[in-house]
Amino acid sequence: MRHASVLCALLGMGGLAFAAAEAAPGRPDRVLVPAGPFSRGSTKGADDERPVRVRTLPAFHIDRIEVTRAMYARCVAARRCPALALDLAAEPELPVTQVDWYDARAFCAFAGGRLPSEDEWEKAARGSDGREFPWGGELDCEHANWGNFENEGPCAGKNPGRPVVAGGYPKGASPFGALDMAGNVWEWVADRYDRDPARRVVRGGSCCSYFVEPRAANRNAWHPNHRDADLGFRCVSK
Ligand SMILES: [Ca+2]
Repeated sequence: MRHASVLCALLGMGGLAFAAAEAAPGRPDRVLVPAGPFSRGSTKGADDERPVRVRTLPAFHIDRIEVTRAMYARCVAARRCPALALDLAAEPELPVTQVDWYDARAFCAFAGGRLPSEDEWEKAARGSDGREFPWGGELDCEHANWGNFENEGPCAGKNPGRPVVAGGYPKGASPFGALDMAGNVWEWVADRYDRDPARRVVRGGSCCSYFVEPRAANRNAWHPNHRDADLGFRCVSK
């Protein structure tokens, strides 16, 4: 009620600009990925991760956690993102899912950023020392929400087999402090998949697959209109 009366006062003062600003997201919580080289790709995964090569990127910032339902709801309220077939008010700190690539791109523009490139995403996930996972070299069920599909898989009984609150596995932080770069929900990136340019790349694995280990170099791809219960995204900016 107090909020409504303040808004009315603003509107009464011709404060439409203020009202619009009020609907914008707060300052995004992003971590710095410093400028410099990193090793992209791996010889331990599928053929599309090869060859291993060095890429050098300028500095950028990436969202510390996956975009949540609460964050996305602010974009819908501002009429900058389409509504989803998902109750955004229920469990608002879960990562938003059921977003297609266009929804993700629209949100990132709303939030003062853009979708990461594949290079940016992979560097943010694994740092510069060629590690396979954000935290280092060994995969287990404590560093990432992965490995349980309908109560089957190496983390069945340990991980819940569904997305959890974004940032819920702090032990799995990347060298730059980004969370859930392995697992929880797959993440759209900006790039087309070079082996099938009609599709866009998704990265990082998810809660609910165990046939794909959430290695930082792993690549998957979906048609940009694809939506799924374990597919979300995060954003980057300068
Ligand atoms: Ca993720």
